[in-house]
Parts: sequence; structure tokens; C-alpha cells
Amino acid sequence: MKSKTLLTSVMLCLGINGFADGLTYDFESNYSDWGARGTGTTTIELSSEQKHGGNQSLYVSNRSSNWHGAYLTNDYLQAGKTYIFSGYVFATENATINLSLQYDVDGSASYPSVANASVYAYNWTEISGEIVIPEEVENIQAYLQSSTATLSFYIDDFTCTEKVTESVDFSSQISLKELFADYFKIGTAATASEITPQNTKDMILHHFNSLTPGNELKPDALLDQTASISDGDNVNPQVKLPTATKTVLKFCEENSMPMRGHVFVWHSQTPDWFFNEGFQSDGATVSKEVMDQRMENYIKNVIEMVTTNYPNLNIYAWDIVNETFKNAEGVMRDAGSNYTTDGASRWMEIYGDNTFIYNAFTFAKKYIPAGCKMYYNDYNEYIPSKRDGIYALVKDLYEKGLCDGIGMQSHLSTSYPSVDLYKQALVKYASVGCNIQITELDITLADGATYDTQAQMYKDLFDIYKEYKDNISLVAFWGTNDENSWRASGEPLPFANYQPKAAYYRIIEDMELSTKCSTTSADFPINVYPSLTNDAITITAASDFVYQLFDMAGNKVLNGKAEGDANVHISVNGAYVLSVTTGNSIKTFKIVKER
Ligand SMILES: [Ca+2]
Repeated sequence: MKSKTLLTSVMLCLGINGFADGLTYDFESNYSDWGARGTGTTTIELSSEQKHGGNQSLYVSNRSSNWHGAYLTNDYLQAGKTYIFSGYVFATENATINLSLQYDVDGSASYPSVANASVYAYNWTEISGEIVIPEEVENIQAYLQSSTATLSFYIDDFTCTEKVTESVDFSSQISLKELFADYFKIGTAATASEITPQNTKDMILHHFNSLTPGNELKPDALLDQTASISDGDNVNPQVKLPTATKTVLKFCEENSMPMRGHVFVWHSQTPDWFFNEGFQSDGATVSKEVMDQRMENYIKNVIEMVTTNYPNLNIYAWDIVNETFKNAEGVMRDAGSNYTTDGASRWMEIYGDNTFIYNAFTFAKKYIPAGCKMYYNDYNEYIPSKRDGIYALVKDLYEKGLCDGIGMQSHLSTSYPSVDLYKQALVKYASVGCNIQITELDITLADGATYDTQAQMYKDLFDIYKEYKDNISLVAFWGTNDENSWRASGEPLPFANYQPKAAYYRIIEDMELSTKCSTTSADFPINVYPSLTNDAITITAASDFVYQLFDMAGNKVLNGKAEGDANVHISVNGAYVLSVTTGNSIKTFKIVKER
């Protein structure tokens, strides 16, 4: 069970969703906008045999492949917008019916799924879902299909509406990046589609000063097989800039958002052809000598492509090598393809030992721009045997001058690991003397855990991070809001639907914010004076300001606007966070009232 109190307060804070006029199809008189999917075989027609509403529905028959079905096209479906689909489907046998989108990106079709419906024979079943259409895609359509290739089915009362979300005012949330400015960067990770909504862009710019692209700089996104075969001379893999990569890099460059590059050398999300003779999908595995040249050229080509196209982009760190150790052991992965044997590494197939890691750092050092730091990144980094393996590797790399630091991914759960076990790893890594970045932090709720349990673990971790602030340059969450997390069902982040959860308030709780704060900067003079005789707190500022007072559960106690000065009355003992905003600046104070 989650904290009901907190959920209630979050619900009250949600933006109200409005719905523009959308598309509605009752199939009573026509099926304009709809077509048959499945050339020459599939048919669609109005039918009075079955209907959810009215007298008719759309009947889809003569299918012979899973992807055959009915599609919808209308200019109402546009790139960069969010849509809610809803409809009813019917079949005379049990089956799964799927609703998906199709659109073209970089000249090839993409087929993201919107929703699945488990249809029971002779029962109309609702199929509904929400989806963001990324920017810069074209030829958009929605379609219904079934994994039962020959299934005939009916569709009725189908609607599509654009989701118009009210913009969230993030100025009421204490900015994490500003609060921790004297400690470390606060980062997040996002894919191109995640940053499509304006609210997500605003949230990232308000709270974070480091962004890691979720997928857009991984080898499978950048490697170009066709160009590598034609122009790669077997040793020089060619790279490309996909639309999704451009979207994220452009966002960071235009907003002066520092970026973490992720990742050059990894066993996963790296196509098998990259390791094969002639860059062929069925080629024999290349030698170490050839792979060394490919690795060096790949790193060189990616860095050149990015710096040429985004000269003002600040990539301040790169994960050079990622996840070379076994899942929970201090030894390298088994040889093989990760696409056929989960967890296997073609790097290990070619090199047989960890020398490819050393080579990767050696090559990266030749091409990485001045000032950009190089990291070894891994997960389950707190499990003792794996921890010790990572420690030995990074210590050696660091002492050889090849590596600047270690990335602790920190994908955790409220039930494992213990904060103490996690701290042991961090302390051990800190003893290397290298920098540490917390690169992918999230904490899923274990069975029965509450938001309060999660919040306490976040707080305990941040206490450790603050203690080791001299070693740590970044604490990054893997994602923005729970809804878009790769572990969404575990609700692992400090924000949900753009609103702070208990974890957020516990993270900021013990920041050393004075109740008496002298001038913070020339253009933002704010003073806060608690009265010694009554329950007032006086805020004075040189210009108009907005103030908000929160209790430690994250509930807004009061807020207001003032010119020059204001008295805030706090009648209940306890700890509070006072946020004062003037212009584009925000200053926060922790206030403890004990009278
Ligand atoms: Ca109907």
C-alpha cells in the first residue's frame, strides 16, 4: 500500500487535462479514413452482424498475416502530440487484438504499440491507450491487427482525441539542481520521445543540469551498416545521426544542458554485424587486430560527428565502457552474442579477456575533447564479488591514467540492497581516488513498500552522497517521472506526473538551509527573519516576490505574493521549506519552528 495521504495530495496537484475535438467513428453510414491493411487479401466493410452501438460496425476479414487489419489515417494525427485512443473490438473466438501506430522516421517505418485487448469470444472488449507521437516523423497511421493471423474481427465506436495537458508551473517546486549546486550535478535521463511534451522539457530545465540520452548515443542507434559495408574498408565502421539523436542533442545544445554521453563499448544494443567480417550480418567473427581498428574508428567517428554537428554542445562526461562484468559476479561475461544468449558479449568472444576495456579507454583518450571525463559504468555494483572486480579494474585503469571515474548505475529496490551494503561499495570506490558519478539512480517499491519507505531510502542515500561530495560529481536519476520509467510498475522515481513524491521532499529535507540567510547575490537579495516573540517569519526582498511554504510531506501550507516584504505566519511546530521566487531566481530555506 502506498501512502494514502501523499497520493491524495498528489492528486490535488495534478494539472487538469482538457480534450480538443477528436475523431469519432460509429460506422453507421461509412468508414471514411479507414483502409484495409494487407495488400489484395484483407477486406473491410460495414456490417450489421455485430455492433457495439447503433446498428453497424466495421468488419475486418480475409486476413492471412498477423499485421493484416484495418488502418486509420487522418491529418488530425500529427507529430509531436499526444493522443488517447479508445474503441471496441469483437471476435467469435478468443484472441488478442492490438492497436498500434505506424510512422516513418529516417526513411523507415516504426510500429509502436498503443494497446492490447484480450478479447473473449462474442464479447465486445474495449481497447484503449495513450501514446506520444515523436517530433519529426511522417506518414502517421493507426491500425488494428491480431496475432491470430486468420482472425476476422469487428471494430466499433472508435475515437481518437489529442491530449491537451495544462502546463505545469515548476517554479513552485524547489529546483534540485539549484539546491545541490554546492554538492554535485543533479541529472536525469530521457529519450527523444520522452522529451516531446513541453512539460517534460520544462521539468528537465528546472530541476536538472545533466542529461543522459536514454538510447540515442548507443551503438545500435548510431552504426550505419549499409555505409559501413560500402565505405568501411572492413575496419572503419560508418556512423549516422538519426532523428531521435538529433532531437536530444539539439535540445541540450540549445538549452546549454550539460550532457553525459552513453555509451561506446557495450555487449548490449550493439549489432552483431559490427563484429563480423565485411560488416555482414552473416560474416565470420573478425580478429582482435581488426576489432581494435573498428573500436578506435567507431569512437573517433562518433566524437567527430557529434562535435561537428553540435559545436556548442557540452558533453562533459562519456561512459566509455559499460557493464562488462557478469550480472552478479566479479568476472567478465561469457563469449557470445547477446542477441542469442542473454548477457553474452561479442567483445569477450573476440578478445577473450578484459584487454578490450583498456583499448577502449586508450582510444577514447586520443579523441575525447579536452575537459570531458571518461567513465567505466556498471550495475549491481554493490554486490561484494562484483564490487571487488569493478574496484580492481577501475583502480588499475585510473592508476594507468586511462579513466577518470566510475559510474555507479544504482538501480535499487526498497528491499535490496541495504543502504549499508551500497555504502560499502561507494566507500571502496572512493578509496581509488577517482571521481564517482551516480549515473542511473532509481528505487523500485518492493511488495508492500510505501512511498515513505522509498523516501527514507532516498534520503539515506543522499546523506551518503553529501558526505562524499568531494568524490561525487553527479547524482542522476534514470528518468523524469514514474510513468516513463523503464521500471514504471515499481514507481521508482522522486516524481510522478510532474509532481514531487515523498522522496523528493525527504531528499531536500536536511539541506543546510538557514532560517537567517543574508544576501545571496547582488541581484537576488532576500532575507528571512523568524520573530522571537510570535509565530511570524518576515521575508524581505528588494523586488516583488512569490513565496510558498511546504511541510515536509510536501503539502503546500500557504503561498502568496508580496512587494518588498511580507510576514508569513506559521502556527504549528515542525519543519518547513520556504521557497521564495523573484524573477528567474529561486531561493529555498528550511525553517524549523519550535516554540
Ligand atoms: Ca456502430
